[in-house]
Amino acid sequence: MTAWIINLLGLAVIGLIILWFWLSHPKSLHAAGSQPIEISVADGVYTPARIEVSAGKPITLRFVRRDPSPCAEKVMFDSLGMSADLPVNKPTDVTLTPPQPGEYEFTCQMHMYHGALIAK
Ligand SMILES: [Cu+2]
Repeated sequence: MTAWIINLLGLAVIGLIILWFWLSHPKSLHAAGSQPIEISVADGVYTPARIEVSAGKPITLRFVRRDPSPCAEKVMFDSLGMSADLPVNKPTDVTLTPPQPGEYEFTCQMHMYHGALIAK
């Protein structure tokens, strides 16, 4: 009987670990329509950090920087040759068009913040 309970507890723990990893996976967002996509910049993460978009269509990303540290003051799209300054607490729109299907990373200037556009 005791062994049975321990097995059950073990399974519960494994379940919780799987759930935790599943929940902590970077949030992905599918962009639909022409609404700006709001991205929060705080605590070292962009939220959402992965955004699915359509290749060849312009999209607007609205960055809202809540992190006052200089680390977060720029967002750079290296593969698109673009960057923008992000004032604290002032939503900043960045409009761009991913030219073809693929993954387009965006980062802060120190590459500590990481995000990606997934163009399909
Ligand atoms: Cu940084």
